[in-house]
Amino acid sequence: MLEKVTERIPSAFERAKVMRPCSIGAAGICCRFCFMGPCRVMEDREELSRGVCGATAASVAAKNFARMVAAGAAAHSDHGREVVLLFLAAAQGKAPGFSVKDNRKLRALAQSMGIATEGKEDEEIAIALGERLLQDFGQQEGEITFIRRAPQKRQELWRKMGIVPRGIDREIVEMLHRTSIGVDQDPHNILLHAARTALADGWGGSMIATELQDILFGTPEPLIAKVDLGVLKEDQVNIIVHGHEPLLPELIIKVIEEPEMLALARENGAMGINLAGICCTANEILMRHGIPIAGSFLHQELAIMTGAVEAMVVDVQCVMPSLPTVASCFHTEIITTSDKAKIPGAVHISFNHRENPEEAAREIVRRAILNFRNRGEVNIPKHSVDLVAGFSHEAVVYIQGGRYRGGYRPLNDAIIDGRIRGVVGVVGCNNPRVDAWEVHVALIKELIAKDVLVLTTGCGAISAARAELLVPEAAEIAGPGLREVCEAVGMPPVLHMGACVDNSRLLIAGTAMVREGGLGEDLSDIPAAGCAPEWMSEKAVAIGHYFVASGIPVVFGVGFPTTGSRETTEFLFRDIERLTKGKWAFAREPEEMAKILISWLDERRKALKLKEVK
Ligand code: BF8
Repeated sequence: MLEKVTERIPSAFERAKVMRPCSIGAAGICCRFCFMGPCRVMEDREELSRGVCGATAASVAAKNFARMVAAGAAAHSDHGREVVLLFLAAAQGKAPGFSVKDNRKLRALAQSMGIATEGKEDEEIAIALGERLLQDFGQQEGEITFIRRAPQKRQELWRKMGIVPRGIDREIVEMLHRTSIGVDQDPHNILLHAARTALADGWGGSMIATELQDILFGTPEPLIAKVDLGVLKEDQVNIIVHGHEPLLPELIIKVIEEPEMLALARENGAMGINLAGICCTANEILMRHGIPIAGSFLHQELAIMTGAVEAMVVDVQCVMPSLPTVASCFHTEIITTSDKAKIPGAVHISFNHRENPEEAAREIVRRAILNFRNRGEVNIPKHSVDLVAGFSHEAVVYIQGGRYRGGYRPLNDAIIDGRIRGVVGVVGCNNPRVDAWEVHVALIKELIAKDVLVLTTGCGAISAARAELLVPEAAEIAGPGLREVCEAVGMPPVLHMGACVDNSRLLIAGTAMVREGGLGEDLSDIPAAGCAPEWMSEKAVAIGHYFVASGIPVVFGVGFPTTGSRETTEFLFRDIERLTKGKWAFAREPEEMAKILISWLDERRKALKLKEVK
């Protein structure tokens, strides 16, 4: 696609060549918190070592990092808020088209939070659960609800450190306050509040989004689907849903099956209506319905360049502002649907779950069908491959022993006896600054070859899927121990756990491993780590920091956003470990990332006195 079209129509790949990153900004030492600057604060140059207000590079780098955490946490949590509001409206019968799908999970979750379920209707339980979780956003004192799902030891550590989130919105607002001119100047204090803010994301907003979406739309179970641009169909109306909140896409899935829509498609010369996803919306509807994935973050412009997309329907996050420009060279309509996110040049059809949401979905599908006749030249790459997705925490429990004997015992035993070295979450974005997609693939191949079970989400999962790493056959390139386990269970060596908010599933899986026994008492004991090899979004920084605050070390690729300050970087790479027992690292090449991750897993194995893995 790139060779064929991007000479005519610039893409992110072309723009990345022209727009070189600013080295001061990339190192985190550009201070834009007031207008006496912007100041470039440089540790090594005496005359530039402080900003006009006297800020040091260490505090500027910490503040920039902390603001990335706050923005990332805000994005995930605002998504979580939309989900709770819809969840409550659905339970009250005020959201046409939506109702509880997984009442087993509803009851289990409610019971775990002390909400009475016996003799109660699902709707009544859902209202109690939704109201409790909605409070977590605006709560001023106390602790957010899901903190109590973490291992006991971890909760105690957080309480001792004073970083248990009180309320999701409160921590994010306080982070913005602390980082404004003349407030918190102590880099360590700033980074610890960033940890509290990140925890409000991982164990708050993101976890709320994941759990309530499962109850409302169904908890994912393993399924087979297809991935890559080849999923677009030449003879059908192609609708791509892109962004993050799966609320409207859940309705579009139903609407494209309506006989009137199919008839309208045929009247307009198409053989049917084909729905595909991009970015995390893709992961959401893949996990629950097996809807094919057209691609990840860097595919959004390329999908339009096929000339085969009648409508690209977007909501929030990771939607490139370039889309209407690219679409103007084709017949594709870009349709924005969230009142929070409009793009000049796009058509806006507002989606609101209370105001006739099904009609909005129908209008979108109708527009796409009518646009089929406007197609010009079509150029769909032939490539698409199979993948297996749907590994929610509940599905992982199930595949390890069925409904009655399910649990994490087989996985823990495989780690204890050294068939599996440990578990690494390879997550996050694609980035045109590096060898896009390939860094993920090289890293994952290296890890599975060394008997590391890989859990993946977000665009990382899509990268792995395109390289055929999400099928059981990929076990052929795994190390002998991991291969044996995968063959016994019939699972791939890389498990797709969902969208970026579903990194909360990794926290739950890790906690389940601790509870199962034999691997220590805290998340900081189990041989587990995280990596975002091609990150670009602030959301990745929030995720990484809640992993680190939860005791799980994290490697970033591409670049690290605090390197302009030795003090701040050393705190994140070394000193924070004394506090949270997690830490950050940076590596440029996938081999180097794998080396660091494996050394961390081996250190933890050694501390647990587990067998050495060659
Ligand atoms: O939230 S991995 S590019 S799509 S930020 Fe965005 Fe990054 Fe993709 Fe999903 Ni996550």
